[in-house]
Amino acid sequence: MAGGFQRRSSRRVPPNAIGGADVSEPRLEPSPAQLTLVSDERLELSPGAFLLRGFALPDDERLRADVLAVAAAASFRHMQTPGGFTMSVAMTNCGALGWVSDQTGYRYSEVDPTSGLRWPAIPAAIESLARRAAAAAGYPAFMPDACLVNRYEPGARLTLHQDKDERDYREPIVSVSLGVPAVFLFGGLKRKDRPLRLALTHGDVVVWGGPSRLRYHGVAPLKPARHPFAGEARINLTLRRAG
Ligand code: MD3
Ligand code: FE
Repeated sequence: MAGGFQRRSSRRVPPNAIGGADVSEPRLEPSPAQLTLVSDERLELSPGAFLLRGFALPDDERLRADVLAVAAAASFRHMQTPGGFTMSVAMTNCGALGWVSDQTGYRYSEVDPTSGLRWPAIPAAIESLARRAAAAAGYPAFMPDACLVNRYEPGARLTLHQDKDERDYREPIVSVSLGVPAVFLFGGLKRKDRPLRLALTHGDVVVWGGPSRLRYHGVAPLKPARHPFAGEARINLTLRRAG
C-alpha cells in the first residue's frame, strides 16, 4: 500500500488499559484521498466469507476509546475452559449477551459473572461499523446483540474451533482486527481440513456467513510486535447475533 499516508503531528498514545505499555511512535492514518480506496477493497475468501481490508481504519481512534471504556466497565479476564485450562486470550464483552466459559461449559450470559452486573452496551461506533460491514457483505438486516472483545498478548492463541453457541447459524459473524497483526487460521467444515493461513492486520474486518459460518478457525500464537493502537496487543472484536 504505497503512499497516501500522512504522519500526524506530535500525538502520543497514552498508557492504556487495552494491553501493552505506552508506545511513542506517531500514529499513521489514511489521508482523505485514501479512504475510499481502502474501504472499497472486498475479497470473498470462500462462499459467504468476505474480507474487507482496512474497513475499520477511519474509525480506529473512536474504537480505541470505546474498547477502553468497555474494559473499564467489564475488565479483561482469562476464562477457564470446561477442560480446566486457562485461556491465553484475555476476554471481555459488551452487549445484551456476553460469551463466557468456565468449568461447566461455554454459553452466552446476560451478566458478567465477575461482577454480577449486565455487560456494558455495545458502543454506537462499534455497532455501526459491524452493521455497515455486514451490509457490504450482503447482510443488510444484521443486528448484533453480543460483542466479544479478545485481547492477544505475545504468545496468545486460539486453537481451531467452530462458533456454535449462537441460536441461529443463518446470522453472520463480523470480526474486527485491531493492533498487532495476527495469522488467522481458516479451516474447513471438518476439524481435519488443513487450514489456510491469512494475515489479519489493523483495521481489517471479516464477515463470516452463509456456507462459511461453521468453518473451523483459530489464531496462531501472536508474534511479539508493536502497534500504536495497543502496544504489544492485538484486539479482536467479534460481533454476533447470539440470542
Ligand atoms: C470463521 N476469534 O472469538 S474472529 C472467536 O481473531 C474467534 O479473535 C478470532 O474465533 C479472533 O470465536 C477470530 C473471526 C471468526 C469468527 C467466527 C467465525 C472467524 C470465523 C466463524 C466461522 C468461520
Ligand atoms: Fe471463533
